[in-house]
Amino acid sequence: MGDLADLVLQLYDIEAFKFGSFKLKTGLQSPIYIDLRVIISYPDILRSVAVHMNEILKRSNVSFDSICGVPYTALPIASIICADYKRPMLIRRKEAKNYGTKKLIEGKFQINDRCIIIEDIVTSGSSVIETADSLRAEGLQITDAIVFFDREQNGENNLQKRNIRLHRVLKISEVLGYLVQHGKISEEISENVKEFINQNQTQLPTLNIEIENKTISIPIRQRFQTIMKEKRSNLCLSADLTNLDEIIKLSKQVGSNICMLKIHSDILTDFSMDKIQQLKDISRKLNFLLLEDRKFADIGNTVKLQYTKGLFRIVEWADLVTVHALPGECIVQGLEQSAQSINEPRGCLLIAQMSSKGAFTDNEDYVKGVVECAKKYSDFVIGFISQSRLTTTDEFLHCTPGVHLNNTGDQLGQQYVTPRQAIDERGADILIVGRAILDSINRAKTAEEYQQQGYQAYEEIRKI
Ligand code: 5IU
Repeated sequence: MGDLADLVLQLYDIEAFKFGSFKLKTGLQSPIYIDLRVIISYPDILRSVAVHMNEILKRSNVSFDSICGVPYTALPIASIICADYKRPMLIRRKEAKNYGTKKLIEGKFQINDRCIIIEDIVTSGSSVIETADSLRAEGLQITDAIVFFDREQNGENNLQKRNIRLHRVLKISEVLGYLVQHGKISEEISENVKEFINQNQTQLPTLNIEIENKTISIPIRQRFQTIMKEKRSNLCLSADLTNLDEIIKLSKQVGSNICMLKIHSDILTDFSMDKIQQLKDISRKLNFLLLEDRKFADIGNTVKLQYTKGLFRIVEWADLVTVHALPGECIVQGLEQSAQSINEPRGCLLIAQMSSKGAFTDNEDYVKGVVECAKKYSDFVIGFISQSRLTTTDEFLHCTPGVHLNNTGDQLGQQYVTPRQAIDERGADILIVGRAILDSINRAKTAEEYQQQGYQAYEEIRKI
C-alpha cells in the first residue's frame, strides 16, 4: 500500500498541494491550493489513493451494498475501489439526463440498500450532502462517507448534522506535518495555512433551493420509515401558522430535525401553488414528508373534488393527508382513486382518536371500524392519528398530537403529555408537536430537543 507520508510527498511533487497566495472562487486569498484532479494523470498515485481509502473503509466496519463516487475526481477513485475489491458501484449524475430515462442515479440498487459515498476532498461537506440527498430521495440509506482529504473546515460537523459519519485518510494538519518534517515547506507556511483554516470554518451551507422535478417511486410507508431511521427523528412539526412565507422560513430552520411537516393550508393568507412548490422542494432537500391536515370528512365523490380541485389542489403537493373515517370506507376509496392521477406516491392517516377533551371518537366500536378500514386499504392508509396503540403489528404508524414538555393543556380542550408519555402510554410512533415549538424563543433548538428526546424514547420503548 505504501506509506502515507510517501504518498503526501508524491502529491506535493505533482502539485496537488501548492503553497503561495491563491485567489479562491469566493474572492478570498488562500495560502494553499489543493487540487487532486491531477492524480488521474499518475496511475500509481491514483491507485495508491484508492488503496488507502479502501483501508479506511475496511477499518470503519460499516456494512454496505454499494459505493457511490461524487463526480468528478472521486469517480476514478471509486472505480478502482469497486473493481479491485469487487464492490458494486453507483454514480450520481450532476444533472439528470434530459432524454431517455431521466435518471439521476446510474447503476443497480434496491430500496433500503446501504450506500457509502466516496469523495476526494471535503471542505464544508456540501457536495457529499447533495449526493446523499439524491440517493436518499431514491430510498437508499446513507450513513457514512469516505474521503481522501479533509480540509478541517468543519465538514465533519456539517455532515454529522445530516447523519453522515465522515472517515478520512488525511487531514490538512497531517499533510502540513509531513511536509514540514521532510523540509518541503517551512514552519511559518504551515502556521499560516493553519491560521487560514481556523479563520475559514464553514457552516452547513444555507439552502439554495432549486426547483427539483424528481419523481420518487418508493411506496410512501417505506419512505417514511427510511426518513425516520436515517434522520433519527420521529418528530412532526405542526406548523399552525397563517403565513406560508413564514412556514417556508421555519422549514429551513427545523427541516433537518423533523420527519414530517404538518400544515393547514386553509388557514394560510398567502397560499399559492408557487409557494407550496417551494415548500415541497425544501421537503425533498431536507428529507421530510408534507402532511396536509385537511381532515377530510365527506362522501367519496366530494372528497375527490376537495383533494384535487379548488385553490389548494392538495393531491399535487401533499405526501399525506388526514382523513376522518366517519363517512365509511367510501372516503378512502375516493381519495385513493384521485391519488392515482399523480405520478408520485400518496397516502393518508386515518383519524382514529382525538386529543381533545370529550372527543366523540372515544368509542371502542368506532375505533375498531377505523382499524378495519385501514387494514382493508393498507396501500393508501399508512397509519393513524391516535391516542393509543391500535394494532399489535408495526404496519401502521401511530401519529399522536397533544405533546408538550411543560404544559398540560390549553383553554380549548387540548390535553398534553410529554414525548415519552406519548410513546409509552399513548402508543405513539410519531409525535405531532405544534405550539411547544412554535411558541418557543429558539424554534430550531426546541425542535432539536423534541427530536432527541422523542427518538431516544422511541428507540427505548419500541426497541427498534
Ligand atoms: N390535532 C390535535 N389533536 C387531535 C388531532 C389533531 O391537536 O386529536 I386529529 C392537531 C391540532 C394542531 C396540532 O394542528 O395537532 C397540535 O398542536 P399543538 O401541539 O400546538 O397543540
